[in-house]
Amino acid sequence: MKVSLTRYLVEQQRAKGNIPPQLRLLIEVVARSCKSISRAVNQGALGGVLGSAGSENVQGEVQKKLDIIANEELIQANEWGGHLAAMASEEMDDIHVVPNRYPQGEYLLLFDPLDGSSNIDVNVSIGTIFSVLKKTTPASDVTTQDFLQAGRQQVAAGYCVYGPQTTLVLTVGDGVCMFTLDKEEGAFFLTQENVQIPTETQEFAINMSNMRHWDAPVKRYVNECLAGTEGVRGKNFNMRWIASMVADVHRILMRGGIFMYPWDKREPNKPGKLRLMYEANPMSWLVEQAGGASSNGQQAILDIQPKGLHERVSVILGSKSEVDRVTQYHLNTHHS
Ligand code: AHM
Ligand code: MG
Repeated sequence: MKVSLTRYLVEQQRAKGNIPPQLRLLIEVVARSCKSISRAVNQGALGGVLGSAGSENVQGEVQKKLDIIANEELIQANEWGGHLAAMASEEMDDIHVVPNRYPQGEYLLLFDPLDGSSNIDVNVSIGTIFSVLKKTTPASDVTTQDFLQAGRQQVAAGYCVYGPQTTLVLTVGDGVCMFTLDKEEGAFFLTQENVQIPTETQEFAINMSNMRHWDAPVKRYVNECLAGTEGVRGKNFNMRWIASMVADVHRILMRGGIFMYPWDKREPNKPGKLRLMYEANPMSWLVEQAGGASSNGQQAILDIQPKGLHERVSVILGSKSEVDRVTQYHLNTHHS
């Protein structure tokens, strides 16, 4: 018997009381948006959705048409339901407060509407990443400040990867489960529960072209992997880099591995490339919930107190023993 996303959420709430109706509504609306985005992605050139939109986002990155389509879809689908107070996105400078004509709820939704922008036009897996927080000051108007909560405060997080299959991956803090989109029925069905990342791995993911810019601990770790059976690790490693965080993290959830986008000397004043609040936090929570670990080299990413909506962070996540090793290499190194 196929279990739909709706049925799964209702039954979880009945059994564990961990998905109140407003949160269920939120997750279902996000899933519905992902379904629409999946359709637009699949249409590709036929839908006229490929290519650049000719604009830049707050990070100074060129926006693709699909970045904007996905962002609009998520905002329009989520603003009228009464479950949200405001939204924040990689593609918007400021928060989007639910307009006055709609009731305001207590949840805050953050998203990277289409992660892996450089892969859109070349037909490689991309995805939507989302994170849900709760407003802690119910009486006052919602501001950016309400969003600046550590990743541990998330009440739901997930992503949807648009690849050979469209897969929605979700946590509400009770493990990780996966749902696959049945395109004919137009619904997500449960395909995996209690996802567990293998603790040991022989696979790493990092953009090797940046090697000369890395810090010593990252160089040390990768060099040890490259040395294979002849080096201190005593085993051969394999490398994968899809350049869509969603697709790289999905592989790690399925078969283990380590993913790194560390600080590097190209832009020394930025802590990293990836964004804390709508990329690193949701992915870190999923990975921890699946028995893995996530760190910025100094501390667990989920413990970082954010200072800004678009704050960047160095990311090391995946199989626990490997992440612990890279973190240890960082802690052993004294910066000059
Ligand atoms: P995006 O949100 O603009 O798509 O950027 C984030 C992406 C990640 O998905 C991926 O891990 C990384 O950027 C790839 O970077 P690079 O092109 O340096 O390999
Ligand atoms: Mg992204």
